[in-house]
Amino acid sequence: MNRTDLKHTLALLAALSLAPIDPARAADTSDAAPGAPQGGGLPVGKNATHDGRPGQLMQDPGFEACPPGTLASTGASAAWEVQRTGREAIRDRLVVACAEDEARARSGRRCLALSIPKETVGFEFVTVGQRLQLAAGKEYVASVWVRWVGGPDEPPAGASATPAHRSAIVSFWARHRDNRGAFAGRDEWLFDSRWHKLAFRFCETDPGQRTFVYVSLLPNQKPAETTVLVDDFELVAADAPAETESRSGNIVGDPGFGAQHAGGIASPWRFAGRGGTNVAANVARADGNPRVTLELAQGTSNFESGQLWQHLELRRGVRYEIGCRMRWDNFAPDIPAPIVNYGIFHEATRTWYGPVDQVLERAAGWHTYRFAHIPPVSGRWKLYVQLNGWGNFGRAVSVSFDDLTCTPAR
Ligand SMILES: [Ca+2]
Repeated sequence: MNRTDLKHTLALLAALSLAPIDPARAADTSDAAPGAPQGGGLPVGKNATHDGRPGQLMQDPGFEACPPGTLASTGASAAWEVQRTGREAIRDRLVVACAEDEARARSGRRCLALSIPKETVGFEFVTVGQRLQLAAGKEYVASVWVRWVGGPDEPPAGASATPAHRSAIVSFWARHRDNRGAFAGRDEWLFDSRWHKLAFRFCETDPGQRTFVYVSLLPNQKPAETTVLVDDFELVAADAPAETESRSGNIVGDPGFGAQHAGGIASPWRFAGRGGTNVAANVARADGNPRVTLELAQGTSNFESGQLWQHLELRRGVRYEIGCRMRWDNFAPDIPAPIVNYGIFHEATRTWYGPVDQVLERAAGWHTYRFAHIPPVSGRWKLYVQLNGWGNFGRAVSVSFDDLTCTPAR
């Protein structure tokens, strides 16, 4: 796997492990169709949803112009880009195929089928998407319909994102800078065989480049042969007038951790470990300068994480410049740099924004990591940094943090 593949993979996996274990996500059926269309797909007019809604930016969103059969890798289909990530031996079995079957399609006659075999491991998955040049000052809604073919009719009681429950894991993200920059989106666990509409909103923070909007099918924690159908993959733009932001300067509370003391993280900061107790948050005052250190113990499992965060009130359409100084405390020149999950999360829509997987600079000193965020929704947001077992390869990792900033652009 080349460097670009690896980074992409780590992004997905980091995002996956970042996602809170939230069974409610699976029970949220507000956008779920009552079941697979029986014998004929949804009734659509000749020129209706086959081409998507007016103002919709994806080419061939309903896959009606896609040639039936397996899509070759990148660039082979006029509209859709396919990526197969994993070992050479398994890439041929990471399949994106256009199915011509009205009984399977959600709209029209065709849909895509994404498939991965049982033999996948954590870093193997298949992706389909499009790269689009987007505009500043607009708000975008990405949406796609997905259906896990092998799932039960109804989600099992208490279904959750753990190996104890069968599921199909779909990643739905936009990534700026031609698939190299900051993210917006989330992962979804499917627990039943109904069609589900996934959607998230984002603003273009980085105009003048292309943003890759994509769906990936990831292996479960207990890998199984999995097929997910995809149809009606749309991106809609709307004008998004900015709300008034009267504040100026840094709006992060206790940005330099002056209010923190040994013995526990205090308001406005909070810390929580998930999945275990292998990640600790410590306050240090070396040289009189307080900072918070997150320490991940050696051998921490993929299912554990520890997160330091505070809530911020942000206004829709306003550009915020966000920064944080980080230091790889146990730097060693001969091992891979740690990955810090870093970004801003909207709890109400369960959507992540920002670098998400920040691979630290290969250096012993402090470095400032920055990103821009333009909220598509006003209200409460969670600014966070997090260490995950997943993506840090079982090594002990210590990273210190200081001087978090979130500043409305003037
Ligand atoms: Ca279709």
